[in-house]
Amino acid sequence: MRVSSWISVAVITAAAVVVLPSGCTQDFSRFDSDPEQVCGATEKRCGGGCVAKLDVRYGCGEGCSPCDLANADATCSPEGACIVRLCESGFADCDNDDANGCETSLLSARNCGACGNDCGVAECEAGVCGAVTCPEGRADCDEDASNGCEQSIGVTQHCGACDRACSREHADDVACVAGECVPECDFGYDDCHQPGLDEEDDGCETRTASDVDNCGECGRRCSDLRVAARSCANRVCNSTCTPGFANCTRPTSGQDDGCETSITTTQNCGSCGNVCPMAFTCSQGQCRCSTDASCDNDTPGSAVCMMGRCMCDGMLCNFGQRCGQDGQCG
Ligand SMILES: [Ca+2]
Ligand SMILES: [Ca+2]
Ligand SMILES: [Ca+2]
Ligand SMILES: [Ca+2]
Repeated sequence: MRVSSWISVAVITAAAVVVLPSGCTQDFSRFDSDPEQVCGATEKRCGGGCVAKLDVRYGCGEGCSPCDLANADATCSPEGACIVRLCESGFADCDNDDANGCETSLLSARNCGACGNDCGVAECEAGVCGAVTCPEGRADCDEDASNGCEQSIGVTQHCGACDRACSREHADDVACVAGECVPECDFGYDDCHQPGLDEEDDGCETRTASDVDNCGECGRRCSDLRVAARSCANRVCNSTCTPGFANCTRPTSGQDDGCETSITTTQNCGSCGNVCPMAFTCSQGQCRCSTDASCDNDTPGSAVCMMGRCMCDGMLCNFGQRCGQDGQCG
């Protein structure tokens, strides 16, 4: 019985050894550094256990070093290479070479915000090409920073600004001088208005021959003084007047004087320069005699004043006439 008793214990012990592995399966052995452990077809041994072959934490092919791509979040290609999955903000894989990761900074002037976006002479500001700063007389007209300030803006087609061509409106010729259009105007026209750099040029836009606000020259305004209607002709203000006044002096330069002359005086009676004889009065636009004596200009016959007009030997004169030494109206 003693012997059978030993056998019985041995059988029980042997049974326990067989049972234990079958209950714990492979998971247990993963964390047990069992050199004999065989990993699956898609696995490899790293750090004493089995890991997926395509796991960036252990590299993507043979070996166990993690993927390490510059400025990039990596993933594994089906072929087992570490490749760029996503670039870090501010970087890009411009050369399409996964091995060097996202090698290009997008804050650089040659790759500003995107691969190949060349700012030329401009600065790259937070991934955007800044405005091109051009020297005087030149501009970045094609908005291509890479060729810089390619256009001269001192020429008549681009005078002072990219899209600003000098107008030949009423002009024989035109020049661009220091960014300003300078036309040679046709006779009767002038360049009184110079539009801003963002406006279309208008050449010799003003007809100074007949413009009441630019009569004879730019800015020379026909006066309103006692004027019924302003008018400019042949570069002179010839405005019509309110009653009792006339436009006797017509300056061709300097300030206009409007209807400067009263025509109710004996110096300008009814019209410019109509001077009344001595002792005549000016009334209702006519020089009128006042007494018989005012009609007598050493006349041999009779000289009388009748209703403002002289009568010489019975002959009625025009307003403003006297009886002369020949006895006639004159
Ligand atoms: Ca790259
Ligand atoms: Ca340009
Ligand atoms: Ca003009
Ligand atoms: Ca005048």
